Amino acid sequence: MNKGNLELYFVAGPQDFPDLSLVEAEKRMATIIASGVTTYQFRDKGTQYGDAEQRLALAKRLQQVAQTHGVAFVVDDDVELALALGADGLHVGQDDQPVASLATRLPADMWLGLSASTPAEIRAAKHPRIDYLGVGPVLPTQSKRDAKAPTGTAGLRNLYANRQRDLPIVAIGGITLAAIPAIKAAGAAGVAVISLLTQSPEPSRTVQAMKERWHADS
Ligand code: TZP
Ligand code: MG
Repeated sequence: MNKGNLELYFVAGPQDFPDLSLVEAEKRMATIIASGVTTYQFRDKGTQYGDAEQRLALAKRLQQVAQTHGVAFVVDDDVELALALGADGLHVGQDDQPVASLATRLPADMWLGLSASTPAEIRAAKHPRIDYLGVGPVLPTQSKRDAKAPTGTAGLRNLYANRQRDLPIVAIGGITLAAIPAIKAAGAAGVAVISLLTQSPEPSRTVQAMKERWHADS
């Protein structure tokens, strides 16, 4: 897995555009995917569909946009969807299918990301099939209702120090432009954002600003 692909990781689904129709939400997601991010995660809570076909078709179109722009396409939670689409990756949480059972189902080249937010979860994340960890929320977030308490950047540094096998960490939760340098300094291989991009009036400018912050010291 190319660690660089985690740098600017955009996460979204229709639920992140509560004021928009499904068609408008798709347009916004496609625009953001095409704005210079390195990875896109289709994180769809499935609340806005009439049927599964519609959901599959939406995911396929967004995957196509990602492919056109050289952006890695990751599916959140839904292993069947990731397999059906031949996604670049699958991301799962602590309460989703266990990594050991996923390991027997996923093709060898499909990345597997696991969410972790406590020292115990970080230490337990040793399965050889795991490619990266999504860690957070680092800062308070409005985008996930059942999010745990924020770790802060000091907490992120501590989690990073406890990770197994030098696994790359993507920081998520409440990430702002101003927070990016401290998150990078805490060891993260990238930042994953929802609202910073879904609520940006000009996503390509925001992506540019994120890149500048990320590379400010290099
Ligand atoms: N997991 C932990 S925090 C979070 C997820 C999916 C939401 C991140 O959204 P935002 O808007 O970037 O805080
Ligand atoms: Mg999940």
